[in-house]
Amino acid sequence: MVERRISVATHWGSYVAVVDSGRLVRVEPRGDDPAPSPIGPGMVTAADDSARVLRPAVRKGWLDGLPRVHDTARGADAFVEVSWDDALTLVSDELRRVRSQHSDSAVFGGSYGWASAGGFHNAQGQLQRFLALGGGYTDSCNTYSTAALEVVLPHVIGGHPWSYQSRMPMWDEIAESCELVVAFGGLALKNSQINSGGLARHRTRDLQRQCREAGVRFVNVSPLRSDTAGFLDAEWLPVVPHTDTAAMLGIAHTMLVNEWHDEDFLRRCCVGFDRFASYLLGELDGVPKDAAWAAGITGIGRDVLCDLARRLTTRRSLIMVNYAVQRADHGEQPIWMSVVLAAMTGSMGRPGGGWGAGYATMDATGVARGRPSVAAVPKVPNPVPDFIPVARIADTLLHPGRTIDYDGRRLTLPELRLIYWCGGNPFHHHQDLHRLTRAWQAPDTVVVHEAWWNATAKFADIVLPVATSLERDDFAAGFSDPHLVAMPKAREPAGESRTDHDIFRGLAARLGYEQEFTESRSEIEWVRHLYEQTRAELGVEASLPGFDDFWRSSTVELPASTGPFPGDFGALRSDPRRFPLPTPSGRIEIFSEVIDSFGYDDCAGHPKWYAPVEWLRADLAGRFPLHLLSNQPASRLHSQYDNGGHSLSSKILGREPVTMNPGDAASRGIESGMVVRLYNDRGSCLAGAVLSEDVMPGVVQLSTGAWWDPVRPGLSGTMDRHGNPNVLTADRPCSRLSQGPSALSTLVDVERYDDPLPDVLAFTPPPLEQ
Ligand SMILES: Nc1nc2c(c(=O)[nH]1)N[C@H]1C(S)=C(S)[C@@H](COP(=O)(O)OP(=O)(O)OC[C@H]3O[C@@H](n4cnc5c(=O)[nH]c(N)nc54)[C@H](O)[C@@H]3O)O[C@H]1N2
Ligand SMILES: Nc1nc2c(c(=O)[nH]1)N[C@H]1C(S)=C(S)[C@@H](COP(=O)(O)OP(=O)(O)OC[C@H]3O[C@@H](n4cnc5c(=O)[nH]c(N)nc54)[C@H](O)[C@@H]3O)O[C@H]1N2
Ligand SMILES: [Mo]
Repeated sequence: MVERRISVATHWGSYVAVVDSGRLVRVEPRGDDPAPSPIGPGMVTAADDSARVLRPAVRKGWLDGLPRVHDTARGADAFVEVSWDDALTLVSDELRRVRSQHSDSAVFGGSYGWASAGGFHNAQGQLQRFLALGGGYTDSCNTYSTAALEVVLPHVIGGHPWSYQSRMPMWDEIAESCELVVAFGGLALKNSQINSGGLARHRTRDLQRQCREAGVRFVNVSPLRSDTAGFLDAEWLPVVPHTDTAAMLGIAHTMLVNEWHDEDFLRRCCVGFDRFASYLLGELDGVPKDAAWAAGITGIGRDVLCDLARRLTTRRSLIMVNYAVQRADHGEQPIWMSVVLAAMTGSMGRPGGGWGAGYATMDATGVARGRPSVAAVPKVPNPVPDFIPVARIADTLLHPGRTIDYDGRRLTLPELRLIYWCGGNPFHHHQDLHRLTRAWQAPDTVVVHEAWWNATAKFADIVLPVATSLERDDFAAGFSDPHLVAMPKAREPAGESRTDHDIFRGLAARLGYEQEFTESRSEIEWVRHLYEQTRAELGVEASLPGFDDFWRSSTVELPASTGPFPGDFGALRSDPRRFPLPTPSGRIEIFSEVIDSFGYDDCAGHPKWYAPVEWLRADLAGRFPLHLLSNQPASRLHSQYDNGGHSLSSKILGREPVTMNPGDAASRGIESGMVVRLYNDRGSCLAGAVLSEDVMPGVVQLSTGAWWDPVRPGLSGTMDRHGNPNVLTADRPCSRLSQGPSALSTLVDVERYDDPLPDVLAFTPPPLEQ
């Protein structure tokens, strides 16, 4: 037996795969990664587990034919395994039928999801290229991550929705010049295991430590103490979830009435402060948003808020806001308000200070301003103009033809007849899974490419087994990461799996456009082509080695991105006429005439406090007195490798851990290590109790990503045995502005589960017939 060692790249870092006779033996951290993620080594047991999809499979009821009445069968049915030839014929015939009998827009190709690292085998890129060449598809816009931010920020600071990432201070500048960081939502290192697209080395932990060693003080405004690393010695201000906007308003009010605010910056570089100030002072509604008012909402003491106002204005300070705060009712507000608060401090546009978002949500934000662009699978223009905001998928399936607001426009929800999902897991990521289950019965056909029998595969009609990132040739270039990492195929695809590209090639051949799709290149020729294209575009300064040397050496470094980064706040401060922001006024829009002109009752022309529909001070808290935080899991990326060793080792009696305050547990007779049931009017799930003083009273934390395991699949309302929080969350838009997901605005109660424990069947394939 000869072990081979192969370079691999994942969203959670780069590793060395050790393979023996085609079997994955180990996944080892790389020596040059200072903080490798333990998710990687856990991939080994998942590679060939019993949940792998090994052959194409078609849902029995769907195969049994027309007319396609699904009732509740989708999600509960057995599957019939078929040959690739039959599977590709079924899919291509069905695509042809839906396009001709309905329309191209009846094909949904939004297919949101993180898929895997790698530039060529980008699942969504491959799918959308294939569908666009075939006539087009209905797309989705924005992300589950940051929809509210993506829509509101371009109105407030201008530019591309994600341009803030290169306009905010980097960690090394914070270490050098900043004195006080106030982080709304904290700086959870667990989230810095990840970078979208790949990651050569994990740097955030050491960069944070460098800040602490340089004397920067950190304040963690969050319901969880664990949202900042112990070594940061952060002050913890437990905040009632979704009240950050009120806390910021209370701080801003204190600054204003004490005249501590940066009047000069607000006058020269911002618009609309006067109108906002009048709201702050309560001139119209008679309610001054002072620190006492904010204390009553947030649970943070009045004096603490006043003291923060003083410290923020007397030191070089940085207001940070994470993404979870905007995955909520009125999620636009804390983002907008954080910019306004920063503009008042005196630190905006000064080195290491001001404002930034998403620090430590990936090992990219705050690490580097960007990198030169790297070639990826080429996009083809989509002939279909229809799109939906990404989180409105269930609404679209349930209410085709209905019109909704979105960022000043009116959108008509299209009628979708065929859903094609490739590289995402909607039965992990969407809110209110029981509602999604009902909606999911509407389309004629659901096609899914998956490597494992997760809930999305079980809820499909045609499942095509896909090769994992270890089973194909590619190279990775993570978001902002200045490295290219070679990913030669470590082993052959499991069973009969094929790459997404190869599946689409087969379909394109049947539909008559194989050559346009492949451009006559094989997969390795594509990989070589994209690398050589990148090398040529970077030119001589980069002096990247030729493809063969790169493939052998595994990692090459790209030159640093030098900008320009338009919309810089330092330049704005120095001369707002010469360096305007890309907003209508050229300045920071504390008041946005554009948003105001939309006339929305749930998003006014300046940031405001709107009480969430579900929060601890809502009437509903009388029945469901605990706020559920469904944050990102420490043990995996979303639902990926929930069947891997690292995630499995975190389970309690096979269930996902739920962490709660010992006081809340005691009053319910709950002890550590017990299985408990979380419930509200939308659904219920089991989970394993962990007790910790790091969770503020009234809050429970259950991470996303446990594969959904309904007791009666297909039947809406049935209990989940495993611990997927999305059976509890509400499918409610943040507001008419962004239509973003508001997953974190959820009230529940928790009780002991004393019944006999049902087996977890999340990782068990459906019945398969030959
Ligand atoms: N309640 C709640 N819900 C949330 C969130 C929350 O905070 N709370 N967070 C939201 C956020 S921020 C996000 S980004 C989403 C994440 O939602 P998703 O991105 O949908 O989650 P993943 O688990 O990454 O799903 C990726 C799927 O693609 C498959 N896959 C991997 N590689 C490939 C490939 O090469 N080809 C194909 N065909 N398939 C592949 C994996 O097996 C997996 O099933 O979840 C959202 N949902
Ligand atoms: N390990 C791991 N890392 C990940 C991911 C993963 O799946 N696994 N997913 C990645 C993705 S796609 C994204 S978008 C980012 C998401 O990045 P974030 O959205 O920042 O991450 P979360 O873990 O959802 O939330 C971080 C913390 O915010 C706090 N929080 C929640 N609600 C509130 C609130 O109302 N107010 C305040 N002040 N705090 C609140 C919670 O305590 C929570 O632990 O993470 C990325 N990183
Ligand atoms: Mo995300």
